[in-house]
Amino acid sequence: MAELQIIGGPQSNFVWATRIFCTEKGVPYQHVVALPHTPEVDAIHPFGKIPVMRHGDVTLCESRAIISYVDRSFEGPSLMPRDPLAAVQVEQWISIVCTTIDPLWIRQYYAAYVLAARAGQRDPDRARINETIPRMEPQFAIMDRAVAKTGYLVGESFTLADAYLTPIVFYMNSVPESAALMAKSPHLKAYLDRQMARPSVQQTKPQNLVHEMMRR
Ligand SMILES: N[C@@H](CCC(=O)N[C@@H](CS)C(=O)NCC(=O)O)C(=O)O
Repeated sequence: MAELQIIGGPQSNFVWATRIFCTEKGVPYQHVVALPHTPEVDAIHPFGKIPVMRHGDVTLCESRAIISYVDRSFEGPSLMPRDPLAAVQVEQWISIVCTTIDPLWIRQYYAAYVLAARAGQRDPDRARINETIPRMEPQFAIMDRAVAKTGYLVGESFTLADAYLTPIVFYMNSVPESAALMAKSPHLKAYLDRQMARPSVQQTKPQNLVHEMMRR
C-alpha cells in the first residue's frame, strides 16, 4: 500500500490533532513538515491551509476529512464511539472546538504570540490580548464544565473530540494570560494533565514552541 503522508507544520493544532488520531489508530505515516501557503500545501488545499494529506493518488485537505479517510481506509481502533448518540456528540464537540474555540483562543489570542515570535519581538500585541481575554473567560468556564464530569468531552474515554481540544488547551497553558484562566479552571487543567500523559499526545507534541522561542 502507498505511504500515507500528513503534511503540515507540527505546531499547528489541526496537524497535531490529525497526528494524534493516526497514532491512536496505529497507522504509520510520514510527517512532511510544510507551512501554510507553500507549494506542496497549495497544491492540495484551495486556501493553502494545513494539514493536507497524500496517499498514493489520493490527496485531501481539512483535518476532519483527512481523519475520516484514514479511519475508513485502515484497520485499527477508531476514536469515534460505536454508540450513535455518543458519535454525534463527538462531532458536536469537534464542531464547537473548530468554529468557536479555535477562532478566539488560537487565531485571535495565541496568534499574538506566534506573530511576535516570528517577527523576533519579545512582546506580543498587548492590545490584541487585552481585547481577547475578557471574551475567552466565559468560554473557559464553559469548557471547564464540559470536561468536569468524566475528564473527557464525551463519555468516559478519549475520543476524536479530545484529540481536537487537547492541543489548544496545551497552548493555552503555555502563555501567561490564558495560563491564568487555566489556573481558574481546575477541571480543564486536570483534563490537560490527563491527555498530555497519553503516549499518542507525547509522541506527536511539537518542538520549538513560541513561548520557548520568546524566552530566549
Ligand atoms: N478547518 C481546517 C483548519 C486548518 C487551519 O486553520 N490551519 C491553520 C494552521 S493551524 C492554517 O493553515 N492557517 C493558515 C491560514 O489560515 O491561512 C482544518 O480542520 O484542517
